[in-house]
Amino acid sequence: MTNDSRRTLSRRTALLSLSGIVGGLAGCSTAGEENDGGGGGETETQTATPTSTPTRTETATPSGENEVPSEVTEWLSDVGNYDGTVADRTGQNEVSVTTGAEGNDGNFAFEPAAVRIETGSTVTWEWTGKGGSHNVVADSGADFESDLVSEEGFTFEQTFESSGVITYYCTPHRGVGMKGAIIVK
Ligand SMILES: [Cu+2]
Repeated sequence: MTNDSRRTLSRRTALLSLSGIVGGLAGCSTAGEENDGGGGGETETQTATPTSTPTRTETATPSGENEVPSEVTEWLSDVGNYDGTVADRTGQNEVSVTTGAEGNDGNFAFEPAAVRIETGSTVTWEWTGKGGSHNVVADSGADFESDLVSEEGFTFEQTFESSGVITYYCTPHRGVGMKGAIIVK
């Protein structure tokens, strides 16, 4: 973690130097965090998000790549365990989503609720065995439906070959917010 932070900071420092905003970096850790939280970070983020720099996914999750499609925001608006962020799983061929995770006043959650993956990646939903019977049913963007089961260790997987947004839900618990989304890049 420390190495990552330092790498991020040195990247920032380098970028700031390029922008000609050198100086006052003695407290760069604090300054960086303030930038991330405030509107001031926007400029820096845009500067730091060239579309042709795949190495960015190796460092801390850049906010510039975390733009959430409105379709996802709306779909997950009543999902208690969705905090507005999309888990970045790009660069991973195998991505797992917990089914029956804690959330929505019980074990009625997919965790993470929203993930970003790359084309060709396989998502495996893994049942915790908690919260009763669950399934995974595509709502839009794809067509799949798992069995409705309650056993711990049950898995269901799908490979996503084309980019787009997939929304899905659990039939028995859709009403309490057991819903998820996958963004395929
Ligand atoms: Cu369920």
